[in-house]
This record gives sequence, C-alpha cells and structure tokens, in this order.
Amino acid sequence: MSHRVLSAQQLEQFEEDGYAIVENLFSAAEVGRILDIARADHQLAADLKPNHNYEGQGLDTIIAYRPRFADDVYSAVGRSRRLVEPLEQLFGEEARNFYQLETLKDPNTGGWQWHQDYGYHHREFLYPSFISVMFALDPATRANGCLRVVRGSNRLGRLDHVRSGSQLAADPQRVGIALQHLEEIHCEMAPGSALYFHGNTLHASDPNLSAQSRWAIIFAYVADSNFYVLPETPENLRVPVDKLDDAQFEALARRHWERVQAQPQAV
Ligand SMILES: O=C(O)CCC(=O)C(=O)O
Repeated sequence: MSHRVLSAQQLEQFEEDGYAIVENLFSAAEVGRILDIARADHQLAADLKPNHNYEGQGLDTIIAYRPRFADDVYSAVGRSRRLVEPLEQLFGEEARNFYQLETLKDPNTGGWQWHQDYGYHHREFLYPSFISVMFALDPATRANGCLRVVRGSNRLGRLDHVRSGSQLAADPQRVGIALQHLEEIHCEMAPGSALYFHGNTLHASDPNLSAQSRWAIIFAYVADSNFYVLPETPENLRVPVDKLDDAQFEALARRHWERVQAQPQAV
C-alpha cells in the first residue's frame, strides 16, 4: 500500500509556503498507545533535559534529544512508511534521518523563539534540503503553545542566528521585517497528524500556559543527496531510513509496551 498521499498541488504549495500538514497519519488508538508508553517510560523520563530558551526569564522547555533511531515506538513513528513516504515526495528522493526530539510541553513549560532548523545545522550540511516533521501526540492548539510558522519564510534563505539562552534565535530585526510581509500561521493539529516544514521555515512556539499538555515528537531529516561538510564525516548521524510497514510498526510498539510493563516499579 502506498502512503504517498501528497497531491501535486500540495507539493507545489510546500515549495511556496514551506510547510504542509498531513492529518490523521496515525489513529487515536495508536497515538493513545504511544502516549501510554511515553508516560510510563523510565528511559524517556531519564533523557529529559530543561532548555532555558528565553534569556534570563521564562519557563523551561523540556526536551529529550536523540541523535539516532533506537528500538522504540518513537523511532518507529519516524521510520513508518506513513510518515516517511510523504517526506520522500517532498524531497523528491529518499530521506536520511538526522535526529529526533521528544518535546514534552506540559502545562507551565516554555516555548521557542523564532529560528530555522537549517540555521542551527548549516555548518553540518551543504544544502538546506532539510525537513523537520512535528508529529502531534496531544492536541496542539493556540492555548497550549502549538507551533507557529511564517508562511513563505523558506524562501528567505538562511538567516543569521544569535545565541539567546539555550537556543539560537534568528536575527530579530530580519524576523520583524519578515513578519511585516509574511503571514504567521498557528499550526493547530489533532493527535496523529504531522506538520512537515522546511529547514529554512521560521518557526517558534509560545509557552504552554494552559492545563492541557502538548507532547510531540520532532524528526529531522535531510535529503539523501545532502552532504555533511564537516572536516570529519560522521556518517552514522545521517542514517538511511529503514522504513516500517504497519505490521512492523505494530510489532515494535508491542515490544516497547512489554518492556515498559516489565520495568521495576518505584517503591
Ligand atoms: O516544540 C516546539 O514548540 C518547537 C520545537 C522546535 O522549534 C524545534 O525543535 O526546532
């Protein structure tokens, strides 16, 4: 079964706008299971780190950064044909995985200032053929700090970034001018939907000041033809995606659930 669900018009729109939302990639039951695993997973809890994304003020942003796929349900989403085949349509070629980020935006945790993901990673990669995919585990709404993108900012090229707290923030003056000319979009999503956005698409999110968590997983990929430009090439950080069909995804999710069930209980 093909999961190349994007129409020619959607592919053209992505070139124009720098983002596309694909709804209901995974069912509510599947997302419910991923959340059950994530909430119980001691390893995920141990990997979480606070980021201070706002200089000297604001709430911490809680993330777990993973440089490569593992034998777990989160990576299984990032390897699933359902998520990867639309990505290959956008690249026009195969994708390689660069990293993943579990971003667990609980109530009263923080957001992100405007940035471009290729603004972070242009030192590693020759081309901006870089796409991030935000997969929603919870409803993402304005109230709980859904991702905001600047429509068409993928066509601005890469902006300079300056360090600000734990993050790199895109040149605020240029962002201000971009926002006078381009539209800011709040990417509200239902659980199981995914937002695909180009490496030069400006994006940010507000802190979550609501009572509803906004958990998501972000997967970053580069096109197969994009190269590392570091003096030494760590090939293992640009891994071909070994795609999973639905039965393989299901088997991996079941194994992860069983492992989580077998964890020692806190006393
Ligand atoms: O989780 C968010 O709200 C934004 C995360 C983000 O901007 C990123 O990972 O580049």
